[in-house]
Amino acid sequence: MTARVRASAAARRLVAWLAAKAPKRMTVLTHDHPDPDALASAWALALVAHKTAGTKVRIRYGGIVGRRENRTMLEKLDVPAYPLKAGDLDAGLVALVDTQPPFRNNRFPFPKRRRPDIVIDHHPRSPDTQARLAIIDTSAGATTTILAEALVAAGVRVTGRLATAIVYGIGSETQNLGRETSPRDAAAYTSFLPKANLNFLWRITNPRRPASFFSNLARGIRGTFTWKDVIGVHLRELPTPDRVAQMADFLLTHEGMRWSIVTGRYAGRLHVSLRTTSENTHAGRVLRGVLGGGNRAGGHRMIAGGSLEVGQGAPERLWRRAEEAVAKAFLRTRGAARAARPENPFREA
Ligand SMILES: [Mn+2]
Repeated sequence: MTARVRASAAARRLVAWLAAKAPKRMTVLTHDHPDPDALASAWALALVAHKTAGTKVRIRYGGIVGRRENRTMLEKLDVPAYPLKAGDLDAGLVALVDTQPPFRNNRFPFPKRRRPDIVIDHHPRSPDTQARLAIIDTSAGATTTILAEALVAAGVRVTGRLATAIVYGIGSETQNLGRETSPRDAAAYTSFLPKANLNFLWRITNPRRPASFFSNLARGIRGTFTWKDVIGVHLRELPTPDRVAQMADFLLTHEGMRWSIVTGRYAGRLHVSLRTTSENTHAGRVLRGVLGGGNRAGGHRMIAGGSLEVGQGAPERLWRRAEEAVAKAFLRTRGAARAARPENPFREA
């Protein structure tokens, strides 16, 4: 049986708002280094605005699309998303998806500019988030689910390419409907699945990988540290920051482990991913505590990501100190004493 997507009240509110305002132009901004959930929701919002109000929409992101799965998604599906350029946010409406201005993992000039026109997100609401229209729904496992409901509310037919993006956006965010999933995510996923291109989905999930992926993977295993049910690694310099999330997911598959924490250096910042198998904690809050106020971190119960500034070209000892500080601060939240010595189980003899 296939559950059907329902046009939620929030989705209907979005469609009515767009129809009433009929904006001529809109820029949809995702978070930096956008993931499939961000790309699919931006694309769906662009189509909803174009079909309901004739809006000319462009999709922009800061950072890079580095992870090979995500690059393949952009290329195979022709996702119309491009790097943000100066001035892109100056004309027309601005909508943020899968992020909020205070998260500072996006290029919206917060706090200089306080309020975008639209914010659609499934991360917990920041007290400083303001928008003319804010749809923040933590009960959705993916932002794409909210936008899939908006497509239904607007009565918009989608292409096979967008259906594929929606299925991959929800599937990758929830690890195929396993992690932090609601019946609404399953309904959106299954109702767009018949329209999706399964061959493209297979190519996206099994991409050809560059040599750097394998050297990072080797480092990820040889450099692994464990302490009780925590597993982690410092990946050092990376060609793309999303490799920390990928390695954190991978390390968490180690039996007996309940937490994984991975860091990596990119563009002067130390990127950190935290994962847990435990549903009754909140990885997002834990990571914010570890990184300290003023640093970029966001997340959900079981997954969280963030970064802190170390400085482009900073000396090695500063990077090491930052990596050690993050690992130690996290281990202390798990009850480790200051002098606790993690093990290095896969080091070469
Ligand atoms: Mn998301």
